[in-house]
Amino acid sequence: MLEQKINDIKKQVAQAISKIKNSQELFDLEKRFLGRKSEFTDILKGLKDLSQEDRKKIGELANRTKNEIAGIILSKKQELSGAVDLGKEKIDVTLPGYRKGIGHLNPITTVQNEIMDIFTSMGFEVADGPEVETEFYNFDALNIPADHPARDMQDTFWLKQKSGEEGLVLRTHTSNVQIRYMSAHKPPFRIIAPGKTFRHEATDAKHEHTFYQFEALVVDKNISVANFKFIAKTFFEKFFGRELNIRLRPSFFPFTEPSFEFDISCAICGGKGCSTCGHSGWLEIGGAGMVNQKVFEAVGYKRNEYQGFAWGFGIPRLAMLKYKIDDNRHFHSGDLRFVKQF
Ligand code: FA5
Repeated sequence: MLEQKINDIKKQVAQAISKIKNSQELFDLEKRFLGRKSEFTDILKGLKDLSQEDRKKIGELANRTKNEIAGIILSKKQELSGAVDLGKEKIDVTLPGYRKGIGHLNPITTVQNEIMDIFTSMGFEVADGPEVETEFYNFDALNIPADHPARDMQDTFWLKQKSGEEGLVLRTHTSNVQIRYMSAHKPPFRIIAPGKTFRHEATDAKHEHTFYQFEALVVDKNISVANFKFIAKTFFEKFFGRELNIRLRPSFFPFTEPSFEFDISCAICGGKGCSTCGHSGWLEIGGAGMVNQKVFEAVGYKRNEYQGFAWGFGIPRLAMLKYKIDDNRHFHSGDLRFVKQF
């Protein structure tokens, strides 16, 4: 009796399917024969009330038939959607192909890769750190406590936290990697840490809310400002492909002591004076200094056991100088007329 019913349903589907003309009709058919309220579903639900022997026999038939019906419906679906019948398809291999647009790197990435190449060739390791950072790694361990005015130097995006939870920020600089790396390693080492940084700032030709920095950190027993000057000179000469001079000016960062801003002689005019360097002959590059012993203490090193230098500056600035780009907002503008030039 049940077997008969199941076979009848299959026959009805086979007849009905030949009359289907569109996907709505097919949808209705599927609902009618396999839907939740269909006769077929009732049969499947009733299997549990049958004797063990019948349940096995009818169950097998019902499942097989259900799969067959689903198969019939699927091929109709493909037929209606114009799916290609491989048996009938012809390919004309003489037709010209479609040219695929090939993307390429943003100049920021190109410059970042170049920086990594130069530094790894000098024996530096590339280190990494999180972009969402705790207040401790971004500020406290770098000798910038909560009530210190130096926190105002870097306008910060704070992430919402429940009261009592440690503050989270979008890192304002790559200096957090100094702390993360030093907490896990013992000197001597030399690293660079390129990466994305964020500041809650109004944007202009030189400032973005999201930009890239790269940090360099060298720590050993006997590191001095002379080592910094040598590494900086070697790097910039390789990067710009010409001889350059380095100039230091006194500055302040809580995590370095002494601290300085450093300039390079203009990579465009060689120091004679041009529009890029504002006719001064010098280009301002970034901040640097000798690692403050308080920072060493924060990562568990003994005071005065080590010395080191650190610097950090903006990768967009280097890309702008190298490719003569006048506004850092171009980099993330998504304007293909800009990116395609590189
Ligand atoms: C710092 O961020 C320090 N962490 C650098 C440092 C590291 C000093 C290690 C000493 C030792 P500062 O806030 O000056 O410093 O930023 C460094 C560079 O990042 C700037 O010279 C500039 O090139 C770039 N920069 C800063 N803010 C922006 C911004 N909003 N958009 C684009 N570039 C920026």
